[in-house]
Amino acid sequence: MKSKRRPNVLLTGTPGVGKTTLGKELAQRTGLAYVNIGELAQEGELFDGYDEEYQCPILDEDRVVDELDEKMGEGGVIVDYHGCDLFPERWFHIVFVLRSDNTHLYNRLESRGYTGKKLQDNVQCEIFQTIYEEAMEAYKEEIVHQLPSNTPEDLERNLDQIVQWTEQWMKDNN
Ligand code: DAT
Repeated sequence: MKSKRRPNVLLTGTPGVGKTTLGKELAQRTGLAYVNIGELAQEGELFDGYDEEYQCPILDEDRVVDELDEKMGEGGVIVDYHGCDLFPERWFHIVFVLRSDNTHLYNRLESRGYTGKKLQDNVQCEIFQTIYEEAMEAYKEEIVHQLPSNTPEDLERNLDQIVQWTEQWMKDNN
């Protein structure tokens, strides 16, 4: 018997909006696999140089895509990354852009140890809705959804909605 078809979900948004928190819990509740692109790159050393300004390694996007392509083809993967135009459009059935208000985001990034330009640039990235616009360019608009991610209540609501969407998708596609 052919195995059940399962959707691929992209969770994206500015660093600190809550992608990892949502993604891990979502994986628990749906049984989908959770892939954190930052961790995947660390483990496989999928980097190509170092960004002095932001003091972080630069992702080797082609190698990340090669590494994941087969798994994505099988379906059932939640991907967590703060960018979205590096992935093939065909990978995702739905894209969620998490959004946080300035003060929430500022406080979260500050407690993560971000300071100065890195802190300001990330908060500005959120204010300018940079990732949302990137997502709207990279994917069909009708599969891109914004989710507020300020409070624990938001987290619960987002979990409920995505779990429901996943169940419906599996009914429709099996
Ligand atoms: P990201 O993966 O987008 O960088 P995260 O999941 O690591 O973000 O979350 C950053 C911090 O914010 C972390 O301390 C958990 C907290 N957080 C995440 N979602 C939240 C929510 N909906 N309400 C309150 N705090 C939240």
